[in-house]
Amino acid sequence: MRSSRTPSRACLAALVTAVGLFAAGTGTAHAADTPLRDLAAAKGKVIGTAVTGSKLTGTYGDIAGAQFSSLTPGNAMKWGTVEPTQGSFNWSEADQIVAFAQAHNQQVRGHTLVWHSQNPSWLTNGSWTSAQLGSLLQNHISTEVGRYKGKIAAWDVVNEPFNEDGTYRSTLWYNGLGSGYVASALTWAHAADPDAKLYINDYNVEGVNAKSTALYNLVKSLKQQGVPIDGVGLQAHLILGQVPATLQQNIQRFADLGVDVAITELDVRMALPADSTKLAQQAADFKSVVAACAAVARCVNVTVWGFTDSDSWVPSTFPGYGAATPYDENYAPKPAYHGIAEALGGSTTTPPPTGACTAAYSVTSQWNTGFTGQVTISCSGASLSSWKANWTFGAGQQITQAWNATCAQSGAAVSCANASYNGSVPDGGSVTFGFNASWSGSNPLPTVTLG
Ligand code: 9MR
Repeated sequence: MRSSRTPSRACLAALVTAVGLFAAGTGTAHAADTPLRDLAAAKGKVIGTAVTGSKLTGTYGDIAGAQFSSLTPGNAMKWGTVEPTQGSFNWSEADQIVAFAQAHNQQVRGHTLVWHSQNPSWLTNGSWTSAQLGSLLQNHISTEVGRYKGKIAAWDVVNEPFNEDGTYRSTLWYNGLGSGYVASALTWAHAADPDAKLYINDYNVEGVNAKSTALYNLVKSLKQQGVPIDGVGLQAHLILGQVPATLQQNIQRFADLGVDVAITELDVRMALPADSTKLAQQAADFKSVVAACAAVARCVNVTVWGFTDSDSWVPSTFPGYGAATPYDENYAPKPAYHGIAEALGGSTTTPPPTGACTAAYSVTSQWNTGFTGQVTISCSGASLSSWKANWTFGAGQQITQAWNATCAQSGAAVSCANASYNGSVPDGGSVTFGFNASWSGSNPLPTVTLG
């Protein structure tokens, strides 16, 4: 063999190991973490989540019960759910959530009594006089609030009454009853449960703007008239990197009016796919929202709108967006979870992964114009269900063929994804794929990362 065709021993044996992706997802947060509800309690705050009743078992139920001190039924208490046919009621999911909360020493935020959306069709399709509409609404509020009297810490009595410019939204209620429907609804709710805190809840009112100022002026005027109003809910359906700079100032101005404030529906959506940069920004966003609430004594509750990405309204409403909650779809806590914990005084470091999967690159043979390489992905204390091995060639090498993976090269950047049959790498196991490539001049070994 001519020496030019003979790979050196060193080259053949060379291995570059790059620490790749951690994959230590377990169902719950790191064992040493203090539950969010305990961190919140130490700061005099309540931390909540919206829930779906049918999911409150298994890991979902374990996390909902262990981490949160308040539950909001995501849909179970809306008029369309509880009275799908006039006079015929379905309280099953609402009852289930209230019972779960009581069993786990949690508050319940009732959501929501007066809204323009998710109403039963018999109501929205009916043609009602103003008097009929008023008595339908009074009856609905008395029935629902009365049923759960003493069991609901706070009600979102009126949901989303304003347009973005601060004018009243044109709804069944506003059009039929005038702006006085807000005061009437609060008064009827108070009569049915004098101990429940009564809120007006809206979105895009987190910062100081025209809409939040309209809400501010309404609350001020209701207070002056002696209408029972105890709080405002700032929903906080936010976009990555866009926490309003005036959030804390806005919370404070409501508190200064003499009402409580709750962050009622917090989520932070991002363009998919998520990556580590976006997840770090999301952690910072969750942290700053929770910190703004923690900084104001009358901000009493932060509730996330679903705690897991598998139970979020975002992907179906904003196609291409998601990953908006603090837990991933497999119930592993995301950086956002730790962002919340940090704002509540918890651990300031993300716990290290308990295991790792790594990628090792080697050249198994080399000749004057080409070489054969392989990459072995090994897991220890972690596992993968799919993988991508990425590297950058340093000297113009070009992949010509790959096996046991699908490789794409763009310039010097190579990305190889698992084949349909070898995406799974179990704890303690490994997967190898190979490729042929061209080279000239030199053939330095790249560092492979998993992603
Ligand atoms: O999370 C709720 C989702 O399951 C429903 O499909 C949706 C219908 O509008 O309502 C969602 O919750 C909303 C909440 O009740 C009020 N604020 C906006 C929320 C997201 O749409």
